[in-house]
Amino acid sequence: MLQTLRERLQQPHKIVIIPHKNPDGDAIGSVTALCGYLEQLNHEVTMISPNEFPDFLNWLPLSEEFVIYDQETDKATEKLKEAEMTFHLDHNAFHRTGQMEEVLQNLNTFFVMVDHHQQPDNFADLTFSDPSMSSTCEMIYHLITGVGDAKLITPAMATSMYTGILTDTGSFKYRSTTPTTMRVAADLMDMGANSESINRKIYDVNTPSRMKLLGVALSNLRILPEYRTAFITLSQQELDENNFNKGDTEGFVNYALSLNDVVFAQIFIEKESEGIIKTSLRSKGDFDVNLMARKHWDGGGHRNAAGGKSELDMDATMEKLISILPAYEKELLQTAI
Ligand SMILES: [Mn+2]
Repeated sequence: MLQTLRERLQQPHKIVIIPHKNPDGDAIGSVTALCGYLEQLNHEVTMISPNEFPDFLNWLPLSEEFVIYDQETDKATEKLKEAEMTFHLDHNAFHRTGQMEEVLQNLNTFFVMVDHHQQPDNFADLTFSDPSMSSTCEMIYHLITGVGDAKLITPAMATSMYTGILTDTGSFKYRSTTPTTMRVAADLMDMGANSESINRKIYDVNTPSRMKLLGVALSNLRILPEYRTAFITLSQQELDENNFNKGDTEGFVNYALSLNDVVFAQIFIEKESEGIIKTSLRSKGDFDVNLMARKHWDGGGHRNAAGGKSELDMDATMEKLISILPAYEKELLQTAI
């Protein structure tokens, strides 16, 4: 399969690279790193993000070159229609690109998927899917080095890939962090990724309003010790009162999960403009939130980190959560952490 990809890339092509909607560090990191690589192979590359990405990622190499689909729809659609190949990074289903889904479905092109989420859809001509990988960025590293092009990894590409590995592993803390992940990260440092500077840019992002919003989130924290569960809510009004900026709630759910005997944590964030409540689920050990998100919250993700949504109001959503938990009681109590 690597061989097929290598052969395809021998001649210059018009290529589009796409992350998922609401892209995170791994999505933007993998797309920009792959872009840097493909440009050196003389391809004409366009990066199209379904929507805008949070400010804490806007310093990443090449990030200013993204075409944002929901702001420049005509330009993006034209690039997609011209594309001879599209790369789908850090997602494994068209619907994860939000409103881009329809144009993708009608596209006649060569699709390549590189992703580490579970249960990939079957749309790609080449599918690189490995849920055991820490991140899509780690997969991109293995792809580039696997075709013998390690020498083409620039400091900028190394920075992008290091960022995605760092953010998707929770700073090398999650179980998805393997010895190989650490070796890849070390290699990327050798290739020019500055770990200290990347950490500062990613994590030292508090503003006074974000800090206040975190205070509100923590005061809304509810702990259900009988289910080893904790959850947080944020209403639209609370977001508005604290000058919410995109990305501000990033990581809030981890405070709930950091409680010492909590196995499962969830955050609910009201999005009035979309008429939904967005939710993120996190877990420790073998407790599988991917399955839970798929079954109850119209979403999915990984075993220990998943997302979804609710179309009920906040009170009804809370009632729903509380009604779901008894079915998981045994599993929650038995999870070893
Ligand atoms: Mn990822």
